[in-house]
Amino acid sequence: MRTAFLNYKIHDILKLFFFLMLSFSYGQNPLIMDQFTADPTARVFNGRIYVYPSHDIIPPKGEGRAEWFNMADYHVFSSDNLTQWKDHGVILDQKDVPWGDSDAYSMWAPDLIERNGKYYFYFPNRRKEAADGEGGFSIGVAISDKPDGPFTVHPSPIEGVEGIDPNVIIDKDGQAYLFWSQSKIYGAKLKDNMLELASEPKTFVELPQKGHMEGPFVFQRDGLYYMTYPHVANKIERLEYAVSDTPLGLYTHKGVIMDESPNGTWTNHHSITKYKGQWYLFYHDSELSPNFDKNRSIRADSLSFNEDGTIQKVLPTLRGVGISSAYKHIQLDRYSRKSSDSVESVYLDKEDTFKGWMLVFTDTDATVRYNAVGFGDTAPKELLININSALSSKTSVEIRDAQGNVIAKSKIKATDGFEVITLPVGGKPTGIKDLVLAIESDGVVQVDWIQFVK
Ligand code: FUB
Repeated sequence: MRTAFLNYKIHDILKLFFFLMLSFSYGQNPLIMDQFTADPTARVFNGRIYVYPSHDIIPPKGEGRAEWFNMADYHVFSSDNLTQWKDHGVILDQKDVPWGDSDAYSMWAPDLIERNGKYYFYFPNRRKEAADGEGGFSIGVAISDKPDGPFTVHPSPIEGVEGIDPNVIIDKDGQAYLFWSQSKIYGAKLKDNMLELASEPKTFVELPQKGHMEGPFVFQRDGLYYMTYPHVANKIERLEYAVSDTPLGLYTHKGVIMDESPNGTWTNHHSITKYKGQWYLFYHDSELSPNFDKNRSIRADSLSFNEDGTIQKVLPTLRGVGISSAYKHIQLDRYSRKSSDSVESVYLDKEDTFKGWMLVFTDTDATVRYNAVGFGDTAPKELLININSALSSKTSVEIRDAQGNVIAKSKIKATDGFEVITLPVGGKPTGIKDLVLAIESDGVVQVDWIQFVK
């Protein structure tokens, strides 16, 4: 067996072990890489962003519903930088809902809102007495003193509401509103106790009347109410929006926020929130489950408004949001841009998609660009690259910034499968840099991640 421990010393191995222990986070899309997640509602409390998603699972054999959504519980995730997500664990399980069918695996898209120091978690679930098949959903409330629980479930669901996908807002005057869906979108006032309707439910006749609609998410900006929702205008869902001067309409339809999933995922479900001065769209796709679109994964991309208040269409990216630390694994396969089709992002292991992706360079001179890497004040001394150059006898690796300043450049020998190679860093990158990886080779080269070392 060929050995190729290039530039590799014992202290490098120890250093690598140390960094692997710390390198648990991903700033890229999808946001969560150790479980399926869907229907993300993002909310900001005390400087942290919390995401309340559904939790798609493959149910135990003989349980749940085949070829359908299966969700037994909810987790909540939070972050203060959009790149490191803390999983706070299970905040509610189907077994904890007194009025729910505890074997229905139907804990669908939730929402959470704070009022007077209490956190109200709204969730759909199938009622105990619901007949087999679709429908039979009510909306329940669980209450906590903290955004991450523990939550206590209110003993009964909200009376007068039949449907899924709750969304709650509190208006400037303190009036709360509940929106939900059942093929169409509905809305009503909520009493101050946040547990009961204070008005008759209404539908929105001014919204598209043809094609399934669900997942309403209403937010306020500059005096306007934005009603945003997934809508099957063609064959699968896309995200659309309408605006109004009042929470319950009339709304004026404005356009599309995000087109249909490029890989054909039937649902999309989203939320829109401002965090540290920037608006973000949280949504989902099924890239960790390419053959079954009911096992989804949450994503985030930046969202911008035009001067007239209209929303610029969001293109889904691999790169996602946030500043990736130079000193943790930078998954270049979640690139911002690539130079040509001779470099692709492919699964590391098709049988276990949670392992993520790698870059495969099939031709010489291909580059990928990865934006927003944070170096801090001190420049790194070394670069680790997890690379497989076994099929190339001449390989050269260059990392430069977007202005063309070389940060690290080295020839490497053919490796023995994937190896972590240490390269000297010549440039002095500090602050935030957009990085470009250029590979020259005479054969196929695979790259999994890079990481700088101080
Ligand atoms: O996650 C189950 C359902 O799929 C949600 O409630 C819908 O919005 C759609 O995303």
